[in-house]
Amino acid sequence: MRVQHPERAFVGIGANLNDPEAGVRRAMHALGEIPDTHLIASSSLYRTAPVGYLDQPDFINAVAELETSLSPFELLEQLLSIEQRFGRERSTRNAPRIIDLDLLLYGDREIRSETLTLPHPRMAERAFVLVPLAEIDPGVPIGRLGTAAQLLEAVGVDDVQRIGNPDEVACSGRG
Ligand code: PH2
Ligand code: MG
Ligand code: MG
Repeated sequence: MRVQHPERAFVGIGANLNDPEAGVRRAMHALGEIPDTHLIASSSLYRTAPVGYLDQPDFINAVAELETSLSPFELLEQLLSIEQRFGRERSTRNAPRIIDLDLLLYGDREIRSETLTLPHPRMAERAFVLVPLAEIDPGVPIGRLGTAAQLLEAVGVDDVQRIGNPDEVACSGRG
């Protein structure tokens, strides 16, 4: 099912295994190849301390803005298929991962189903999501909780270090 008008969607990207910087950059590229979907903006990459289960390597995190004619569920399927293609294995929740693609926002849609909750239920308190999201669009509303910039004021950002945008990283040291 194609929706009538393209919608704006935001995807959170995270990785902390097997050259996570390269993984995040490849994932960003793969998002742009999803059918009926365009990559509109990519945040910088950020090195972030693990949240939740702490005894694991630092993450690389970023956010992508997409414009898509896919439904939220079709887009979610595409994200899962990219994760599988990249060799993601699901063991325990919050375990280290090669790639994690989370659908954060799809327009102003609010969804609560078995497979998909929008806005993403934990994004409002996660600096590793809010910092890259606010870099792309500080005014984007997160459900009825406030904008990315407003929510960012309530979280600590010390554990989120900018390491450059995908192109800068791709070009560095190869001149
Ligand atoms: N993802 C999690 C749990 N903890 N911590 C950081 N820093 N970055 C993540 O992407 C992340 C996390 C579950 O998906
Ligand atoms: Mg996640
Ligand atoms: Mg996930």
